Amino acid sequence: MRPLALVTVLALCGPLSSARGQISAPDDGYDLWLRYTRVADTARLAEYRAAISELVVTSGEPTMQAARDELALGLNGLLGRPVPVADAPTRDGSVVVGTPANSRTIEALPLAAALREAGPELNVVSAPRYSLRLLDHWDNLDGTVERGYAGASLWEWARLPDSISPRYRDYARANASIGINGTVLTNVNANALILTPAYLMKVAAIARVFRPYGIKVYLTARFSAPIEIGGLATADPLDAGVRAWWAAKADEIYRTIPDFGGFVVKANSEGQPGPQDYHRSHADGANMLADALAPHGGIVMWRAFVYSSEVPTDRVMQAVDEFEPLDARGAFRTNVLIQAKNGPLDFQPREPFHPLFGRMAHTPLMMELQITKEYLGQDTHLVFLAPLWEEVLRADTYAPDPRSDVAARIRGLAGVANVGSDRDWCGSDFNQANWYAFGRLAWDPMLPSAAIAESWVRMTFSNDPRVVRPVVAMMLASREAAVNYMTPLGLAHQMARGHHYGPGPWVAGGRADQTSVYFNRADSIGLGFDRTPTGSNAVRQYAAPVRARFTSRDSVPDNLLLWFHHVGWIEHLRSGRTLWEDLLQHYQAGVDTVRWMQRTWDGLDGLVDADRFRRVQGFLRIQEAEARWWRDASVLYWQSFSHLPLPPGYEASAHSLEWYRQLRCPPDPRKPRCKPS
Ligand code: GCV
Repeated sequence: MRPLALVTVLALCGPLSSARGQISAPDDGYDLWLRYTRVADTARLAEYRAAISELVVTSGEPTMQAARDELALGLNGLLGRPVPVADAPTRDGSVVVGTPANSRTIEALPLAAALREAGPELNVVSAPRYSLRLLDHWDNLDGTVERGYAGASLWEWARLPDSISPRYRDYARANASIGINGTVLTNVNANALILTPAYLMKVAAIARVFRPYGIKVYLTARFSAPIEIGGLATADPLDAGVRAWWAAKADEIYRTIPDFGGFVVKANSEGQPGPQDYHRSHADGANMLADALAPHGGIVMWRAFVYSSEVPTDRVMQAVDEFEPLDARGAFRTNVLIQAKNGPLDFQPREPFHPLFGRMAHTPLMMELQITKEYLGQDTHLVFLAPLWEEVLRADTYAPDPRSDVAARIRGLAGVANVGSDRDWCGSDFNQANWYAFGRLAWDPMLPSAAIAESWVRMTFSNDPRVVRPVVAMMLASREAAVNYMTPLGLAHQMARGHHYGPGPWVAGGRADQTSVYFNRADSIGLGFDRTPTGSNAVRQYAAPVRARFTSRDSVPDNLLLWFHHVGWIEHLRSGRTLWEDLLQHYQAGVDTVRWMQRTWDGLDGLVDADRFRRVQGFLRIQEAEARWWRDASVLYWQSFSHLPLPPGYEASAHSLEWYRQLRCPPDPRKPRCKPS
C-alpha cells in the first residue's frame, strides 16, 4: 500500500481542480476559486477516483482538522462521491494528511528518500518567499469600507463576539488556499475604539476563527489613542506616561489575542495624528509602538505614505526625504517595517516603482498594493492587476545588493483588500482574480501573470481551452487598456475629485497636491510633469542607472514619459508621431481593447454559464461606455490647451468639454463613490 502524503493544505486547489469539466457550472461567486464541482472529463474522473480511496487525518490539531474538512469538501465535490474518512490507512489510495510530528504514518514514511526518488518532476514543494503576506482591510467600525466596492464590511462588530458569521471561516479558507497569513482588520484611517477592551474581545473572536488557517490578526493603531481612549493629555511618543500606556495596551492585547500580529500605522498623513504633532520623528513614533510590542513578538508596519501640502517639494519625493535620513542613521527598531506603496504617488494605473525600495539600507520594507482598484474602475471595469504588480516586483532598483529588484528588497506584501459583504465578496467576478493574484504573488513574487490568470480561469470558469485562452488573453490585455483610456504615456491622478472613478483632468483648487492639474501640468506648450533636474528633480531619488534612463528623453520608457517630462504637443516621440498624435492613439487603443474584450467575451456564449456570462457582458458594456467617457473628456480637455485638430476619422466626442465637466459619476447608493443627491 502506498499512501499519498499531503503535508500542506495549500496543495488543495492545484492539480485536482485543473481537471474540471468543460462547461462552467452556474455560480453566484460565493465559492471564489474553491469551486469543487465534479470533474467532467470522464477519463480524468475515473483516474482520480481510482487514485483516491480514503482520507486519513489522525491529528486533532485545529489546522489538521481544517485541512481534513477542506479535503473532504473538495474531494467529495470533485469526485462526485463521498470519500470515506479513516483513522489509519486501510487500502491503496489513502490520502494521508499531516506532518512527521503529528502523524505516525507520515513519520514512518521514508519521505526524504521518496521525495528524492520523485525527482525534479515533483511539482508540489513550495515555500513562501515572504513571511508577511497580508490583506489590509480599510474597514471602519461603522461597517463602511473606505474605497470598498463590494458592500459593507465583513466584520459584524455589533454582533461580535457572540455571533460569528460563517463568512469569517470561508474568508479564512480562501486566504489560506492562496497563502495569505495575516489580516489587518481595520482602516489605516484608524479609530482608537478598536483598542478598547470591548472591541478586543470581538477581535479575539475573529482571531479564533482564523487561527486554524494560519492567519494572524493585526490592527491599525491610532496614534492619538492614549488621549482618545486613555484619558492622557498627550500622545507624545517620548512621554513616559504615553509609553507606559502603549506597553500596558500591548500586554492587554496579547492577553486577549496571544498570537496577535502587530500594528499598521498611518501617521501624519492626510489628517491622521502622528509623532510630528509633537515635533518628534516617524522613528520616535514607530519605535514607541515597537517597544510595546517587542516583548510579545509583535511588529509595527509604519506607512511611508506621507506627504504634506505645506512641504513645497514635489509630492512624490516626500517619502524618501522623510524616511531615508532616519534609515541612514539606523533609527528604527528591528521590529519596525516601513510600508511603502508600489509607486511614490497613490496606486495609479501606472507609476514608476517607489524610489524608497532602492534607498533603505537598514530598515526592512513592506510593499503595499491596492487590490480594491480605487483608481482602476473599481467594481465594474475588468482590470487584472497581476501585470501591474509583476512590473513593479521585477523593476531593478540598482541598490547595491546581489539582487536588487524590488521583489528582493522587501520582506512582505500587504494588499488593500477588495473584499466586502457582497455575495460574490469582491463586487464582480473578475475582481476575485485580483485577490487570488495577490495571494499567489505574495507567496511567489516571480510567478508570471499569465500563469496566475490561467490557473484562476481554470478553477473559476472552465478547463475548456476555448474558454481558457480567450479569457486569459482578456485579463492580460486589460490593465494596459485601462492605462490607455485613463492615463496614457505616464499621466497620473487624472481622476475626478474624491471618488476617483471617472475622468477629471481639470480638477483644481483645494489642496494643490491632490489635484489633477498639479500632476498633468498641461499648458499651451505641452503636457507632463518635469521631474528631471530642470524640474522637481525627483529622478535624483533613483540609483544612477535608473536616474539616467528616466532623465533622458532618449531612454525614458514611453509609458512613463509624462511622469518625468513636460513634452511639447507637437514634439516628436520615438514612434515618429507627435505627442498629440500619440496621445490620441493611446486613448483610442484603450477603447478599442475594451471593444475587443467585449467581442471576445461574446464569443464565449454557451461555454460559460448564462448568469456569469450576462453579468460580465453587462459590466463590459459599462466599461466600454466609460472608456469612451475617459477618452473624450480627456482629449477635449487637452485640446483646450493644444488647439490641435483631431485627425480625420478619429471618433469624435458626442459632447462638449463643458458637458463632461458637469457630468457626475453614475450614482449608485450601494457604492461609496457617488451617492445620489
Ligand atoms: C485610507 C488614498 C486614498 C485614501 C486612503 C489613502 C491611504 O489617498 O484615496 O482613501 O486612505 O490613500 O492610503 O492612506
